[in-house]
Amino acid sequence: MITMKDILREGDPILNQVAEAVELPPTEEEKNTLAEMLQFLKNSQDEELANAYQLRAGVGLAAPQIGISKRMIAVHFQDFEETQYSYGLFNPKIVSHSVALSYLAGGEGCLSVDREVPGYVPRYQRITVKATDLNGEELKLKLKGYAAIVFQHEIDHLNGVMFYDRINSEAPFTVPENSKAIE
Ligand code: SB7
Ligand code: NI
Repeated sequence: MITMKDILREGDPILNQVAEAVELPPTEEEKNTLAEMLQFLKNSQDEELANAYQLRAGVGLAAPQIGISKRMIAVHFQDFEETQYSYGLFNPKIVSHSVALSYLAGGEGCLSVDREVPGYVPRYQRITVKATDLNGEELKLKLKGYAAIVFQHEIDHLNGVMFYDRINSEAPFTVPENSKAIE
């Protein structure tokens, strides 16, 4: 079972590396790891388990965050329209995106960052992601709003990018041009 002690914190060089593509079909070990990552997210959102194991609630997790520099992400959340997103994905790739941007009004956090980093994180408002899921199915997901933000946060981890790398360091609450606030 994955717990907080398995999660790398900022400063670990693995978090700044570009992760390797997973050769398909994935190995049993890679599938098990990804299934464990998804289970961690579910556990972290279960009040009893989160309390028992001191888990910080997370809506996503990328393999580099547990020290595995491979292109695998898990997401588990509902958006504001109550659509459920629950996936373990291999080699997720943004194949197209809007010009328009968005940002979370409350900013972003990260399980690998044990401090509040204030500021707006500019993201694409809409993205299309291609990936292979845990059942080996190729998916093409059209995402907008909050869901698009979560996927971009996770895919950034595969490219060694942290959310605060995208915050305007001189003026963290500058509203990005051509953008819409989420929330
Ligand atoms: C706010 C939080 C997340 C994504 C987008 C906005 C995920 C936080 C958990 N993670 O650190 C996953 O990488
Ligand atoms: Ni993160």
